[in-house]
Amino acid sequence: MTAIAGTAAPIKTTQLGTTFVARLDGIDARQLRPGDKEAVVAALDRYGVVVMPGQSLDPIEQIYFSENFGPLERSSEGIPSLDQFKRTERLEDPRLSEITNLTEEKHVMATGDARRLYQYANRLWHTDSTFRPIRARYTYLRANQVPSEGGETEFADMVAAYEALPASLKHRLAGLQGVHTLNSAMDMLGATRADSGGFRTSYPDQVRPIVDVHPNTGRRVLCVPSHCSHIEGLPIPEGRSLLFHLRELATQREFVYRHAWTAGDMVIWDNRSTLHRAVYWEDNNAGRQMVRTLTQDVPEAR
Ligand SMILES: O=C(O)CCC(=O)C(=O)O
Repeated sequence: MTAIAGTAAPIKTTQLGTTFVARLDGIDARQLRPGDKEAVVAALDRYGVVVMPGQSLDPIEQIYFSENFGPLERSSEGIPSLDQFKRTERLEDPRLSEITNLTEEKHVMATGDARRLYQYANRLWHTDSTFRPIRARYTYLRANQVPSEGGETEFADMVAAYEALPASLKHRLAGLQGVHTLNSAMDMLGATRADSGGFRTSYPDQVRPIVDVHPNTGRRVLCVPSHCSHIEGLPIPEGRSLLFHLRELATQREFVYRHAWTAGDMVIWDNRSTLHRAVYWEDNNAGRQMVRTLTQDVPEAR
């Protein structure tokens, strides 16, 4: 356990995973003190994922907290079917997403309810919004209601995963560019609908390096989320099988931390250095409700 100096009460940092993930105690997200934001960013640079338990803030306060770190993404933008749902949701503000299998009346959504398909996409290893022109830098997920079994979130360390690759594979990856689209994950799930554009986006494919450099730390990171459909310049099957191989290597247990949620936990992750996915739970029987905000990865917010 270490204490970060420079704020009124010391912030306690406790590493939770083998190579990454820290719990931060001593910060109230509703009332940041001078130095708190910098401490969160420093912890994200070092640990990739930060767990802040006992944060009793409402969705609007979550927006205020998240806005300290840069402009927020409007999640339904560019996804016509999601935009259509958004208009019927409890949390109408486009800066908020409700990650839930519960209806407005707090009943479990019917099997086949189209809104649930987005939750199933979250069960594939991914990093947020690489299919958008501006990807997400940080995600803030706060739990309101969690099932008694399952429904954890897993994170994988893309710094450690890259470092562990054999030298010959690192050499092969140099300069390769991945092609990202939401459609890749939705096709994998068979999530198609005839109306409202189905689960397609209005964004063109986004091209991003397979091996990137984290701007704050200078460390190399692997970028192989499920939204990465193929590799530019390689035949589709060759690129796709390379991506499957990399994703499998990068998500071996030694690189993975599983977060078991308690209501009130806020978990923040750096999408540039991690992958994540939601773990199975009995979603036809048990409710789970989380509120999510995202900081956009725009240069001026660095
Ligand atoms: O529901 C979860 O545990 C993960 C949510 C997620 O994958 C996301 O918000 O991108």
